[in-house]
Amino acid sequence: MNGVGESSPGFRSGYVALLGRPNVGKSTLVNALVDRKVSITSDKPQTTRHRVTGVVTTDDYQLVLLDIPGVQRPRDQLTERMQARVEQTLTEVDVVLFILPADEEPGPGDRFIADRLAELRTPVLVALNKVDLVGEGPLELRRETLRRMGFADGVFAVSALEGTGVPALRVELSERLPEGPLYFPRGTKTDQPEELLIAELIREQAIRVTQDEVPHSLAVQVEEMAPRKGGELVYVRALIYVERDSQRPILLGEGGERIKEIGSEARREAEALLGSKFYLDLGVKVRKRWRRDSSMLERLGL
Ligand SMILES: Nc1nc2c(ncn2[C@@H]2O[C@H](COP(=O)(O)OP(=O)(O)OP(=O)(O)O)[C@@H](O)[C@H]2O)c(=O)[nH]1
Ligand SMILES: [Mg+2]
Repeated sequence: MNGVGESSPGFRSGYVALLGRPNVGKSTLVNALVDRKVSITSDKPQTTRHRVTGVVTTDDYQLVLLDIPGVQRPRDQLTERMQARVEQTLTEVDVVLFILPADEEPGPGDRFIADRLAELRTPVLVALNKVDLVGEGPLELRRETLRRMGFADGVFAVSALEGTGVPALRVELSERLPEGPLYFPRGTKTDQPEELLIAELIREQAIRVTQDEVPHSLAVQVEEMAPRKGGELVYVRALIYVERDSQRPILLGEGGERIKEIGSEARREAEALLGSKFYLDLGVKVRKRWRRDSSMLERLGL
């Protein structure tokens, strides 16, 4: 069985949403489960804005993982749309993977999510992530708190960063899937178009080199992507949007040093992931209050 839509007896397939507060490691975990970078990550909250699909296919199952924004209180049109996407995703999946950080006691944000999950009929597995940061004692405390929150079974201690517990979680998730068809061709790891992946890799690097409010003010759009030099090279022109005039020089850096670094790191990653040679032509543009501008959000696919 190789064709999309085909099914065979015993083959399981389905969709899993990764749900949790911002910064708990959802995207890192999707990448670990897929064993390829499909979604960008950062140490600043609210990194994921789109819904990113990661696909794992074996002879026995196809696991479609949906990486989504972290659950948070909406503050502007951007975050409103992000939360609407989270809500919509929850109603569409076969399993929810609820992720909490092992190095913190569950807080109000986690309880809010737990209450929302209690209203759904969808099966839930729990991942206590970042176990590399804690010892056995705190881990047992977290398990105890989770038991009191109603999650006694299906709690997995993992480290998305180091890979601990990831294979066991992958198997466990696959066992919760219903019998079903192949949704994506074998070999597919994500449905994200190359253009969007490149924009995200640029945004990841821009987030990495900036701080405070700047990461939240960033958006990246690929304006042009075309083969050059008889197909040897792919030329990409992309714009990094910021919200304030004062943020532009921060992105550029002294003598353009910072934008150069963003470009070369993003290019290196894009080449490793996509197997083509790229030329990245980056610009920085100010677009005031774009997070509240619906036409701009539409253009960014948000
Ligand atoms: N030590 C440790 N750090 C981790 C682990 N998993 C993720 N992280 C770090 O946690 C931070 C957040 O990771 P992300 O995967 O971007 O988190 P997220 O939940 O997708 O965040 P949002 O997209 O903002 O909701 C990054 O700095 C990761 O490197 C882990 O298992 N151990
Ligand atoms: Mg994320």
